[in-house]
Amino acid sequence: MKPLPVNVTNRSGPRTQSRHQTDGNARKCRGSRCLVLLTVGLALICVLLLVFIILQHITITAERDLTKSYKNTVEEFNQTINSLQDNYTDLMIKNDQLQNNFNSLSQKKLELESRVDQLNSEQGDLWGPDDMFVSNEEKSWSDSRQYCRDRGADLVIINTEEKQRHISSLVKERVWIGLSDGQQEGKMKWVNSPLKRGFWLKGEPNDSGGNEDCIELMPSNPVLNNWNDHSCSVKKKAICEK
Ligand SMILES: *[C@@H]1O[C@H](CO)[C@@H](O)[C@H](O)[C@H]1NC(C)=O
Ligand SMILES: *[C@@H]1O[C@H](CO)[C@@H](O)[C@H](O)[C@H]1NC(C)=O
Ligand SMILES: *[C@@H]1O[C@H](CO)[C@@H](O)[C@H](O)[C@H]1NC(C)=O
Ligand SMILES: [Ca+2]
Ligand SMILES: [Ca+2]
Repeated sequence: MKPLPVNVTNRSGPRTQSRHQTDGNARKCRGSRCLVLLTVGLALICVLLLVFIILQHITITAERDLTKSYKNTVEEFNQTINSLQDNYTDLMIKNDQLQNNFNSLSQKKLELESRVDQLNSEQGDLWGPDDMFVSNEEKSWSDSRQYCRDRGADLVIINTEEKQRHISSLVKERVWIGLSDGQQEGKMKWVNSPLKRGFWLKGEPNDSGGNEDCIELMPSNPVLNNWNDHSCSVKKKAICEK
């Protein structure tokens, strides 16, 4: 089955010898017919090579595209992360700003509170060293007394002419004072001591309707005659004293 080496060497040269051997067509290879066969074989190889190269090119291009799209994805991802980071930074800045606003508002609140305290103590100064103050809510006599007590005080006791003048000059409206005859009709008592001297309005106390046991000071009347007994449930401001 082996081809004749002499023939092959003469016609095709040593390079194609092995190809002819593998084809197994060497016995048919004679003259121009053999040349055609060789040419066809070479052309086939060329075509195969071409196909191989094209396939290789397609593969490489696809890989390059894949790499490119992968890079794009990474880039987009990176951009998203960067944008998130920017947003986070923005949020932190806004958070800081809000915190600062909050702090300055807290500061202002403290300032206003101390200003209110200052004004209150200035108002207290108006009332002199007696630590007296007017309630800022209108209440019945007993609720007014509770109001004073809740603030470490009690309804005011007026046991001197000087104090009567002082209070009468300071209040602008009718106010409860710490005097009543609620325990025993007709027997006026301060919240913690008996009454010695009264500065009654003319004709008072008159226990009108048998129902007037609590005493108010009416500053629109003469300074030494401005007390009246009134119904204890009537609501008005009061003078407290510590
Ligand atoms: C992501 O973006 C940052 C800033 O834009 C850049 O420094 C970094 O190299 C990028 N990383 C990638 C993997 O693209
Ligand atoms: C960042 O915030 C902007 C608006 O301030 C928004 O348009 C963008 O989508 C945000 N980025 C991300 C990744 O959420
Ligand atoms: C008694 O006092 C009340 C006020 O408490 C007054 O309105 C009334 O006129 C007085 N009555 C007399 C008879 O003075
Ligand atoms: Ca009475
Ligand atoms: Ca009366």
